[in-house]
Amino acid sequence: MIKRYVATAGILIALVLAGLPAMAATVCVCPAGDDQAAGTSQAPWKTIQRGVKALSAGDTLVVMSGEYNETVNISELRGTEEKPVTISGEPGALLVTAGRDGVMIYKSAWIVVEGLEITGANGKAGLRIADSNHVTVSSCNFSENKPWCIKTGLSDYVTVENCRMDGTGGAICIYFSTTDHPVLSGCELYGAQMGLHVNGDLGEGGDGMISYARFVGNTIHDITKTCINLDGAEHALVANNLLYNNTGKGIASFKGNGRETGGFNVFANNTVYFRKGQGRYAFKVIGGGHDDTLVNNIFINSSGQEAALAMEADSLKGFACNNNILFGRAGKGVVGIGDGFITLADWRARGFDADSIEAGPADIFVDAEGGDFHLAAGSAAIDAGVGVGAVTSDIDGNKRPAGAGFDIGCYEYGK
Ligand SMILES: [Ca+2]
Ligand SMILES: [Ca+2]
Repeated sequence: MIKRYVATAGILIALVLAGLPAMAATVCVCPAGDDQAAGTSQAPWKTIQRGVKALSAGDTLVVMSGEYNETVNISELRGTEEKPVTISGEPGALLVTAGRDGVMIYKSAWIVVEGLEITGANGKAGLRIADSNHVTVSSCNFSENKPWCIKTGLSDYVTVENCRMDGTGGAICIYFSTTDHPVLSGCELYGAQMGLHVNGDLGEGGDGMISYARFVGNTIHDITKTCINLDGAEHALVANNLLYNNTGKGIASFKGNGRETGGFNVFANNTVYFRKGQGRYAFKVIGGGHDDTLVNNIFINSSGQEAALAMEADSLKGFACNNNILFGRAGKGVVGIGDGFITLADWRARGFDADSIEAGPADIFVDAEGGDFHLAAGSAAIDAGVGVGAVTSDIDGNKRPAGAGFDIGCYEYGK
């Protein structure tokens, strides 16, 4: 009788276990830990790599505060949409890597990396994502990674949000190569030659185009070449970005290594400010761009070198451009076409910017020289824009529209 009871219970337990998903595990690493330990919060492993080795779908690796000197390889690790694999740094979790990629994510899916500080990837990337999909990088800080803070390749659906990328001394803060559906939002990029570089890189595999990018609410400053560089981008949304104190160019769409200059890109509510003596054009499309929309942007160029917009005649097919604030060097015109400069009136005669405004920084911002690009009371940008379906809030997260209508630039005035 007892024997039969035990057997029945055993079958019941087996049935119950078979019906349950495997328990998601949480494991821990700490610089003072031991890779022979249990990997718990009380007995953590020592290296991030040891923690990664233990992970499968739904698991979380907690990277406890402290300095880790290693290179982390995440290879063929696949979570799912419901059960991603998460690597989560506690405040003060610092990965120092010397001469190699800091974190390499390869042939993996549904991975989240959050809360890490990554530094010292000399000659490589702080974080590299290759042949992977659905990778999210959230609230990470990067510094002293050359040439890139983050580099992707053949990896669709990469989302980078709320990260700080100090690219000082490096080439590019973030380089999306051969990656469709990339997202960059709420990030601060600064110090490198380029802020955000998007490249279809036809020779690297894929179709040579970056499709359906979403670059929203980023702050880009102290960049020496180009802030947002789109080489073969189509169907992108570039909105609510603030670009200031840069010495090169603002936003450019063109064909270099990509298959072609893309089309159907929407540039809305960006604020690009070059003070006198700094920088070149705020926005440029060359080499056959088409069907782009440019609306609600503030493009201030007081450099004296080029106009606010620099367009080529071959890139005006389907170009919709209105409700912007444009400012170029007095007497030089606000729009450059090829090698020439034309006035806003002449530009309007070509069918563009009918409702746009020519106004300088003193008529728009709280304190441009002091770095405050919020709209001043009575600003020419207030309620002078139009609704853009995909842009429902401003760079601060405040709802659009506020007041009587949509504002121009990355900030909405009032609440
Ligand atoms: Ca593509
Ligand atoms: Ca408004």
